[in-house]
Amino acid sequence: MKKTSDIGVVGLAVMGENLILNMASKGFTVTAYNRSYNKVENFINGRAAGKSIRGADSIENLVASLETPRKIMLMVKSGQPVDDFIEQLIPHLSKGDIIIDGGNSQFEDSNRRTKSLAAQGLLYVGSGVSGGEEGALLGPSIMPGGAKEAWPHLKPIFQAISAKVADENGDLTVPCCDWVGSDGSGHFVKMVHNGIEYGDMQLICEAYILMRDLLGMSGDEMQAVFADWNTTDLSSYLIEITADILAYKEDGQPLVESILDTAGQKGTGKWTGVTALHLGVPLTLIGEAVFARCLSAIKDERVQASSVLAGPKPTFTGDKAAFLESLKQALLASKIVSYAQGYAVMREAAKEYDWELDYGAIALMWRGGCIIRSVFLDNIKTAFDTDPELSNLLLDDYFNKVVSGTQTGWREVVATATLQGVSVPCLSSALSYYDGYRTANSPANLLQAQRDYFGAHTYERKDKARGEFFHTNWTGRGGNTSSTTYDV
Ligand code: NBP
Repeated sequence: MKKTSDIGVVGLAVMGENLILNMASKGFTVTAYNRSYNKVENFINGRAAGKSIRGADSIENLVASLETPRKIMLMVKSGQPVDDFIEQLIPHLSKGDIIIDGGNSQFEDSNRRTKSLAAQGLLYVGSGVSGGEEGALLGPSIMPGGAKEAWPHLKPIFQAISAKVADENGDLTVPCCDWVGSDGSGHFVKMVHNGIEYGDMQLICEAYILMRDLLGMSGDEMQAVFADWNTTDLSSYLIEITADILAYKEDGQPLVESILDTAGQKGTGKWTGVTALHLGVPLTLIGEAVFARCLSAIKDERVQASSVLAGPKPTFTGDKAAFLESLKQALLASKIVSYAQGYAVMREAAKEYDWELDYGAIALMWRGGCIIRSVFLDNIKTAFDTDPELSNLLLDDYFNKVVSGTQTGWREVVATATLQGVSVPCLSSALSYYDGYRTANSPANLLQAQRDYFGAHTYERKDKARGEFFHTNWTGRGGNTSSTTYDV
């Protein structure tokens, strides 16, 4: 083993351990450290034995074991533990040393940390890492952002350990990792990735519930449909594992039907929704996906409501095969809307925070290694490579054509689900967004009139220049004083 290590990793839970093993397998020497030292000992004597991995029993020894500029990657619980480790590391580091936070930190925290460490001469990188346990070990998608001077030092390690997708010759050489941008942009992109993951998962769940409860399909029948969809434009990791899950049996019965229908969440979907609200970008599908998890979590209340509230009992009398084809179209169209909305959030954030984001490169980072990896991301990369200023993915020729082709099926599925009383919040909100986005004359004129009527909030007129505001004394009882015109 080399005398000094190429990188140190703090945090020996599932992600840290597997990333270290991945790094060692690519020829790097790594020092491992963990708050609870027994995990270091167990790791060094267990999975790390015989590999280019050494353990450290203190932060001081961790830092002393590293080549300069020192590179230390934190793979710990996000929030206070990250700040605590940064504070512990600082006294031992020198100018130009690099701290990377590879956990699921909030991007505002990474904005703050990048600035405060820069003021101390240290380089901070907030890096999204996606792919779970297997990705960390065999090749995750990595989304680093922050102090760009750190990138030349990290690039050889990060691109070596990341997932690879095929180049134009079909060889797996293109890394799913590139520099994202300044400050917390890496964590921002990872956050949007996770939000999109929430949306994709909920869309698949809505397709499943329609198959199970409306079409009355068995686990094996549903498995066959998802396996078939995985050979189409919908081909993706999440569709693939859904087919696997539906096929998995315990005592001859599908295990999935024994799992309690209450979804958990660790916050990244919620952060994406909250951020979209702050930025004023309609992120309706991901918002619905988060709320669907919240609704699922109140199981006892739902069980009670199910015997109190009336509604149709789903029954299907039409052509099953034709409906399944429509369902596939609905899923594809809704997924396109979800990505269009997610990319719109990134575009607005780039404006707000002054980031230069390469949207095609982001699609490529998500193309392999991560949970939302799918064939479909190739088309997104092409769309943004063709027009880096594309304001909405739906306006790209390819996606416009695909969505147009799905219209009849998409509308039929949403209408049928609604008439039959099956809740499909993501499929339906996607369609509603699509119809709202293509509406030149919305009802917001009435809304502005209402605002002006009760609060003198003023309005613009269709027959006057933009930026000129008017107030009407609607009742004859108000004065001429209007409220100040501003948007938040
Ligand atoms: P966890 O999120 O379970 O974190 C475990 C690590 O955090 C351990 O090293 C633990 O030390 C340390 N830690 C905790 Br918990 N509280 C601490 C505290 N107050 N002070 C110092 N250290 C503390 O591990 P993980 O699932 O491997 O995830 C690591 C990071 O990567 C997280 O930010 C996570 O959100 C992110 N992530 C996870 C996945 C995934 O699939 N699991 C995927 C992508 C990203 P200890 O051993 O002493 O308790």
